[in-house]
Amino acid sequence: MSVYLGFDASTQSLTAILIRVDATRREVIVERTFRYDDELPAYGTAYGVLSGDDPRVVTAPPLMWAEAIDRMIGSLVADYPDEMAMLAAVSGSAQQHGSVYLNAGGLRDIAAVDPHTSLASQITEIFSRETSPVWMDSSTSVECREIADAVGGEAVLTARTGSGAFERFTGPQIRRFYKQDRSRYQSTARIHLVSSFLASVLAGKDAPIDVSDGSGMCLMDLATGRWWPEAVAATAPGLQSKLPSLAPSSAAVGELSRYWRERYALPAAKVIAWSGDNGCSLVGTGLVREGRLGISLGTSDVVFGPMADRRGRGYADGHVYGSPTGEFMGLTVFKNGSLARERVRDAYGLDWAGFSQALRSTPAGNNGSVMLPWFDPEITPHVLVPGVHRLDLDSRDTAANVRAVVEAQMIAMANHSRWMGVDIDTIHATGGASGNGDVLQVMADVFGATVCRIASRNAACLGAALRAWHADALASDHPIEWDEVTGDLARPIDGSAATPRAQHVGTYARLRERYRAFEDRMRPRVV
Ligand code: XUL
Repeated sequence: MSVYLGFDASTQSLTAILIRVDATRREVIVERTFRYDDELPAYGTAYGVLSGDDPRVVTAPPLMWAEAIDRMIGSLVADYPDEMAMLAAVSGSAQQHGSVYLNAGGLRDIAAVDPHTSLASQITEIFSRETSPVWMDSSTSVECREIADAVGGEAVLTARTGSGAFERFTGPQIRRFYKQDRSRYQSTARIHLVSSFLASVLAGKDAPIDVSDGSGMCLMDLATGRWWPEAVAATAPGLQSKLPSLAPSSAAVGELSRYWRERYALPAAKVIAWSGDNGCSLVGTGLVREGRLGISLGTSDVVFGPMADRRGRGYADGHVYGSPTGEFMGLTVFKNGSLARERVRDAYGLDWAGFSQALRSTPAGNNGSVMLPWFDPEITPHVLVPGVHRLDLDSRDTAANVRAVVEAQMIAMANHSRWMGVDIDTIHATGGASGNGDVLQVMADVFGATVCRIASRNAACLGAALRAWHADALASDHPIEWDEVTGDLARPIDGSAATPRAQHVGTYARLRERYRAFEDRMRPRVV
């Protein structure tokens, strides 16, 4: 029997899933979540991030993520000492795009942490930048244009890296830091992603960036999985030497460092490269073959799916990333996900039961009412100035506004994911809001597809634990197929969560058109 640990360092919380695997049985031992705001209030985050006067600037303290890992491991060892003592490998998932800046002594200090004192107190000095820009940041429009122009335009960038220049991508973020604070940029020895930083903390050494998370940086050649020199040069001087190496997602980085082994009496478990949350969600929803879509209803809402081949897709609205399975994945991201649902819930003084009741009490199609729920600057479509717009929708009508936000989210996802060219009849739903059957019914009716729920609400975290298993087997010369790895734990729950109702599919076909026209009208042309 082997035990594997997966983490998910997401925007608002850290989750861990411990799984047990033997010849006949695969099971989740425990799934546990810490919300940063509640567990580590001293960092002063709200919903896991720090924001100032400029709504476009969003950061988070990287020290908080490291401290959360330390606490989580401590709590798992306290409650599951026997299982943790059998740990074979650990991997993780992290919010994509966020970057962590280490000074020259940083890597040395990570390697030298003393098991007798807490991790966080020993690594406060390793950062050349105390806060990390995260995926919610949209402050780099100028840098996006500069990078795209320098490499020969958006089309060239997209063909090479799988995406155009987007504000949250790591390259434009690095460029902005370089322009704003040259001396701190120069004193930076290493720029990690959140994923590779946390893998480095576990292994006590410099971890590589895996090719799946690396494809969200605007710096990697997607075809070769190597840094693309033109993009690196266009981003900032001297950047190449500050970037870690790139590696396949299944790479073993090393073993748990002395800190973890001695402080918590853990074995020398393998540390497998961490990856981005979207790649890990693909594995955790069992989407290892093209033909179905996954939808994650989390802080952001994301439509994603595996792609055997990335050619021939006109991906204006989304991105093609590397997949941890070694192929590709398409995805389209909507920033106003659970934060928008929560804003509507709170604005009308509801709890989640009241929110569901409001959905049930209103007709599919909402009598033609439409909301554009851009509470925050939106990624898809590209909207930098936030604003909520209503068409034939009375802002005082609680139930209609609840339905409007959910319908808007589902319609936007359906309209903007057409480019992925996947002919779908089944969607695998994950993320916190996938537990809400009324929300999933709207999804089924809008997409005209059956929606299945995945057992774990946190597919990214489960995907990380499954990746640890897959990579451990590979490293031990007993490779296992992805179908087998995902077959039991990442399977949709028996019995569909929602099937499309024929009479509503037509209603939504019309509403999707009305939504598209309203969106076109309200979307700023010039930013
Ligand atoms: C993907 C993206 C978000 C974050 C959320 O491109 O920006 O899905 O990964 O953590």
